Amino acid sequence: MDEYKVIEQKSPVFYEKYERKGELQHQTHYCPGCGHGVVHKLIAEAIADMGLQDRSIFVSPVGCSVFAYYYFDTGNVQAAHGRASAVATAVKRANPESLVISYQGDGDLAAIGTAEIIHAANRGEKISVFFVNNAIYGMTGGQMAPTTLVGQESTTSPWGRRPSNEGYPLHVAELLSTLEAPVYVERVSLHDNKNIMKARKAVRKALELQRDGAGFTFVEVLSPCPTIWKMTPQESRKWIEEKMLAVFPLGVYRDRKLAPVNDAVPQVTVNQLLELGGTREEAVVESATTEPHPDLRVNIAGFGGQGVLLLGQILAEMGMRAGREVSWLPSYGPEMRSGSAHCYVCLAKERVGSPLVEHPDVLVAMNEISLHKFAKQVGPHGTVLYNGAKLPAGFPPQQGMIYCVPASEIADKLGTTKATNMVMLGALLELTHTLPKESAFAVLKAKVRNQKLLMVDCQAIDEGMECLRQQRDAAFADAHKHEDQLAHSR
Ligand SMILES: Cc1ncc(C[n+]2csc(CCOP(=O)(O)OP(=O)(O)O)c2C)c(N)n1
Ligand code: SF4
Repeated sequence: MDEYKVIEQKSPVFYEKYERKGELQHQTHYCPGCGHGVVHKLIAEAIADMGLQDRSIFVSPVGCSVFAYYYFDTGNVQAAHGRASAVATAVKRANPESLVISYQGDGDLAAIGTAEIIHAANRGEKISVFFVNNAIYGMTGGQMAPTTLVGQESTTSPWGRRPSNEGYPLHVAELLSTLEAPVYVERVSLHDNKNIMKARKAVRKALELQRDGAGFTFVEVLSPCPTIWKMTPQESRKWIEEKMLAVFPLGVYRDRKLAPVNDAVPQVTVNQLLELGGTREEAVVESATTEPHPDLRVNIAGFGGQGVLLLGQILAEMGMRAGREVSWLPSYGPEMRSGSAHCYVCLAKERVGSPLVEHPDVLVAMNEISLHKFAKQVGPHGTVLYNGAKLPAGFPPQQGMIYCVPASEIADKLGTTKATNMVMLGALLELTHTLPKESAFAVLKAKVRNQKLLMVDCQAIDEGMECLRQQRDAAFADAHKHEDQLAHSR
C-alpha cells in the first residue's frame, strides 16, 4: 500500500507531547469547535515560519486560554487576571530582542484588564496582543463579558444583555485605534475557512511588525465558544456570522508607520543617578577586599510618619554602596500618615530572587502593633529590635532574640522624635555588623540638606549602636550568670 504523503503536520512550536492527567490524556483542554485551538495553531505556524521559536515568549492570561503554556514550546509566563499586556510590557522591555505575545480573552482583556490594555497600547509597547473575543466568560461558565451582545443571555444577564442595565458591547479594536501609538489593529473572525485564512494573515503581520520593531500590534479574533453558547460547532460559526459580525465589523482599523520621535534622554547608571560614585563593579571589588558580609533580610515595620520606609531606603542604599545586590519593597495602606507601613530590605551577595521577606533575620518593630503582627515570623536565629524600654505586658515568649531599644525616648532627648528611625538603624548596624556606620553617614549626607538635622541623625545612629552594645553585654553577662548558677547547683 502506498504511504500517505504528509502535507500538514503539527507545528514544531508546539510541544511534542501534551501532558494531561488520567483519562484526559487524549484530548486538548479546549472543547470541540472552540476557537482557541485555531488561534494557537495560527500563531504557532507563524512563529515557526519566521524561525523565531527560540526568541518567543508567550504570556498566558486567566481564562480558557491559560492552558496555552501546555502547548507552546516557547518561553512562557502566566499573568494574573487581566494583567497579561502589562506583564508582556515588562518582558519585552527587559528582553527587547524577544517576540512577546500577550494572548487574552474578552473577560481578561476587556473587563478586569481594561486599564492594562489601553495603557500598553497607548505607550506603544512593541508587543503583539491577540484578543480572543467569544462574547462571554468561557472558563467560569458563561458570565457576561464586556463584549456580550445586546440581548445575549449569560448567567449574569439572564434576561439578555440590556443596554439600560448592562450597557453596550465594548468595541476594543475601534477603541484602541483612536490612540496615537498602535501601528496595527485588525479584527478578524474564525467563522469560515476564508476568514480563518484572513486571520492567519493578520497574525503573521502582527508578529512580523513586532519582529521589525514597528510598535504595538493588536489582532481581535471573533471566536466560537460552542460549550457556553450551548450550540454545535456549526451553529456557533453561523452565530458569529449572523450576529457578531454586525456588532463587531471585521477589517483593518489601523495600519501605519509611526513618525520617528527624538525624545531620548541621556542614559545614566543607577550609581550615577543616586550619586553613589564609582561603578558597582568597583564597589564589589572593594567590599570583597574588606569584611565578609553575610546576607541580610530585614522587615522594618511601624506606622506612617515614623520613617519606616526611609530607614529601609537608607539601608538599601548603604548596601548598594557596598556592592551588594539589594531590594527594597515598601508596603502601606491607603492611609500613608499614621496607617501601618512596613518595608522589606534584602542585602545579598547574589541577585535577589524575591524581595519578599517571610522570615526576617531582623525585625525592626517601631511600634507595638508591628511587634505583635510580625514577631512570630522571626525564626530561632533571628532578632527583634523593638522600639520601647520593655516589652508590652503579656507579650508571649518568642523563638529568636529580642532587644528593647527605647529609640523614641533617645531621639526625643536628642531634640527630635524624627530621629527615632536612625536610633533603630544604629542598633541594627551594631547587631548585624553588616555595614559600617560611616556608610550610613555618607548616605544621610547626600539625603539630608538640613545640617542640624544631619548632625542629630548621626548622633542618633551612635546612640542606637551604644544602646544595643550595652544590652548585648548585659544579656551576655546574664547568660553567664545563669550558667554559673546552674553549675553551682549541680
Ligand atoms: C482576579 C481573578 N478574578 C476572577 C477570576 C475567575 N476567572 C477565571 S477565568 C475568568 C473569565 C475568563 O473569561 P475570558 O477572558 O473571556 O476567557 P475565556 O475563558 O472565555 O477564554 C474569570 C472571571 C480569577 N481567576 N482571578
Ligand atoms: S468553554 Fe468556550 S472558550 Fe473555553 S474551551 Fe470551551 S469552547 Fe473554548
